Amino acid sequence: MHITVTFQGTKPEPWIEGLQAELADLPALTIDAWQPGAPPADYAVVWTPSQQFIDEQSSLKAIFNIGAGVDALMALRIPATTAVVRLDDTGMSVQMAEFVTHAVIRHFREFAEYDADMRIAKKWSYRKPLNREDLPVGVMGLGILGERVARALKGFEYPVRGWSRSPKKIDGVECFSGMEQLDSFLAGTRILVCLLPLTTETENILNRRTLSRLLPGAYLINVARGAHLVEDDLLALLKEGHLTGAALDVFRKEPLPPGHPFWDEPRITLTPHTSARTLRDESIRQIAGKIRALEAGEKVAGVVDPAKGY
Ligand code: OXD
Repeated sequence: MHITVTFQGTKPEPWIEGLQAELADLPALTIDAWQPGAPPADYAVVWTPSQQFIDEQSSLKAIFNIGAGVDALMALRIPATTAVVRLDDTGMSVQMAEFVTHAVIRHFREFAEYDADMRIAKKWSYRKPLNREDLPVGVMGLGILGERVARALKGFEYPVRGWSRSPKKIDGVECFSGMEQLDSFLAGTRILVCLLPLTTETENILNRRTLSRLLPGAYLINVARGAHLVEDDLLALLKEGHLTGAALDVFRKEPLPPGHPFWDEPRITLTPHTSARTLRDESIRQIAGKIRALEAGEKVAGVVDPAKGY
């Protein structure tokens, strides 16, 4: 069996070694880092591969994506005979729940303001506690990550709403679905969390029209993809006061370019696409398990539906 690995921005060697160790018992196993012109492989482990890679490796049984989002892969022409397989959680959903819960709590408990009072103004002052009921949190995207986030927020007794493409049921979460229910979902949301997959339908979904529908004084948390957000619309709505702030982990261009207006906007909290990191050892174990299952003719979880794009 031949497994090829191609990543942008990540070293392939530890993945190759890890996969070798997990699959050592397989006969005639070759695992290598892809080079243009390399012989065809059976499986690929990738992050943002090139179209050249896909064109040259046209007989792959499956491509394993080492990140949560498969939008970069969906933008390529991939043969219908090659399955694209997402990581199935592998420790990402707990990180995402931590990250989003932290962002919501930081906003709700006004920790940035306390920090400024204590550190900058050197002032010991109390703020009137806000009422949880006044800050309903709406989670867009109720996949593995979104559902975990919604449940975590529920654990802190925030009113939680969810919106997804197809109807979902989550205990204690008011669920909305489809474009026809998007406005009702937004109209009752004050903290909006975007965890949608990036598809042609969801690109630019966070725009002046949708963000204006949120309750006044809304706060945006985007941990999905930069291309969900029309950046100028966010800046305008902050200026107009309809939005009070945002926590952004993802950007249209990453790394965020020098001179970008977000760097100097104090109401936007910035992090460098770090909300839920790929945990290598868990991911390697999962990919190796899925390769064994596919070789045994079994079905595996996380196969992407190209028609949906996730
Ligand atoms: C992603 C990731 O898909 O970081 O964004 O895993």
